Amino acid sequence: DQVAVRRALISVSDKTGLTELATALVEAGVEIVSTGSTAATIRAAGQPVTDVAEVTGFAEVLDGRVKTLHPAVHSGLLADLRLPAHRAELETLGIKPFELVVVNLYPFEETVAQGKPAADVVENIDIGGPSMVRATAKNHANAAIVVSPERYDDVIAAVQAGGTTLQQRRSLATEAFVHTAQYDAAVANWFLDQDDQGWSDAPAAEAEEAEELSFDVLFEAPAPGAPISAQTVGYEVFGMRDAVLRYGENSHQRAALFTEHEGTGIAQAKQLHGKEMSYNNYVDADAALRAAYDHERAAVAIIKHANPCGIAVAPEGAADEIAAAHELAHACDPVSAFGGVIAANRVVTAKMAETVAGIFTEVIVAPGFEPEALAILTQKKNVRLLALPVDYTPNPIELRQISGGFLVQDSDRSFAAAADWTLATGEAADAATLAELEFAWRACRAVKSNGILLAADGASVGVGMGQVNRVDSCRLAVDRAGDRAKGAVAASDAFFPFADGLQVLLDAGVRAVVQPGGSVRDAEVIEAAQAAGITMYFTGERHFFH
Ligand code: 93A
Repeated sequence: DQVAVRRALISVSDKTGLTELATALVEAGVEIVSTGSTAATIRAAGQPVTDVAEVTGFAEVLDGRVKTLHPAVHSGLLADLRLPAHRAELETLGIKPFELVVVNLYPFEETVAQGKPAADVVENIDIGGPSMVRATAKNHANAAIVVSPERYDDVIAAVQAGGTTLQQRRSLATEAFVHTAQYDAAVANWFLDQDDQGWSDAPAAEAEEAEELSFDVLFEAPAPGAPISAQTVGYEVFGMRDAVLRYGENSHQRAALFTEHEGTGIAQAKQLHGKEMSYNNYVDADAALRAAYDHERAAVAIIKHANPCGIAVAPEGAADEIAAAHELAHACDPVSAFGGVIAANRVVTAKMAETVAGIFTEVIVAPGFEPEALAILTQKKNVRLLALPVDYTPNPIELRQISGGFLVQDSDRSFAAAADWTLATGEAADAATLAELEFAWRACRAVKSNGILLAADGASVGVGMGQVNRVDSCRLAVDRAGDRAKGAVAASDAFFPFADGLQVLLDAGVRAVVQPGGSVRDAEVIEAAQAAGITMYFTGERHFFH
């Protein structure tokens, strides 16, 4: 099943590794046929190359829209040389077969990302390239298709060793079809986006075809009546649309976004500016919204790695509420806020935009942006700006995958306000302190457990998150708060199992604490609070968040 390579067709937009490849092929005695700038690059490296026009007897036409779309090329790609009839036909036509085809496509996604005008984007939809890729992949019994410079070394080694193996050609063909499918999915998604803006009148039927295509890229399409699985759940159960993401949590993980047709969440937010949203951007933006939208007053949350490094509500009477909330949220932990994801529960104003423009920020998601804010923020190439659907609503239920199944629960929406708490120690708090405690108690449930949140003046000043014991979370929160711990209030997402964690807060000068209560050692915890003379409330309600 080894196929010796005598003739190769190379047509690449990305010239990475091209001269090395061409040089090695020529040294192995391979004839190279190439298109315009690919041929020029090979020639410039001092290697012989045949222009594709020489093969077709036809110069490139229509500004290069037709270069390789010709029977003299495609017969050489598609002939099944195992069949005597195909061999005889090629002979009669005077067409020579290709045993190796190296193609990478016009940089469509890069052109979109650069914000180029629609006409440029359309011109970068490669037609001839995918045709060659698909033809050769179909004919993998006879030829090898290479779509990525990452395969050049393996291919050179195979050519030098006498030819490509069937196994190698099959694997290259698989990669090729995934590549063209992803490419078409990107094109289809761009058309769908234009659709939203009334740009195109593409019929709905085409849009649906595109959805299935990109779905197939990552997940097997469910067989009719197939049992529910990770592969089928998005498609079958929720009837969602999907988009392929560049990659998942890390670059070696494939990823896709499924969006509910009727959804009104972050998945439906309209991106106004910036690079494509990544998997992690979505996760963080959702966590930021969870935190910001838990407050009725104007609020801002800044998130890193799904945890808040600042949550704040606007002070009473602030002139520009959302800008004031942002300043307070940022002040909580300016070091961590670098490269953060920001959610605001009010329209972003020019004043907030001016401040954020000076801070490296990955994403800002909000119900909207004042035109002036947009003008300021769109100067920043890297920030992604997302406008929420007008009827944005947090999910009523949450879904999490475990091996072999799914867990489903109500979202943590229920909330015990101060009026429902019981005073465990100290004097009943005045209205202002109660409001501080209530803010802390709310903000704390956006923190991954074990969560401790210190607050002052409606803003977090120290957050201890995601620790496996509560005392460490207390230490973290107090460390982050520094001097601001003195006189701050504190919230704990679950009860203190021992007095040690609380003691860390007391030693730092926290003046009031709110926590669920209900530990078997509550007596010890109460004793510590009483000894320090602070006010402590029990909510009777826990807010774990994992
Ligand atoms: O314009 S096309 O859709 N029509 C074609 O016939 C064609 N043939 C190759 N695009 C075509 N290509 C693409 O040109 C290849 O996929 C490759 O990306 C690019 C290489 O052109 P050049 O060698 O001139 O840079």
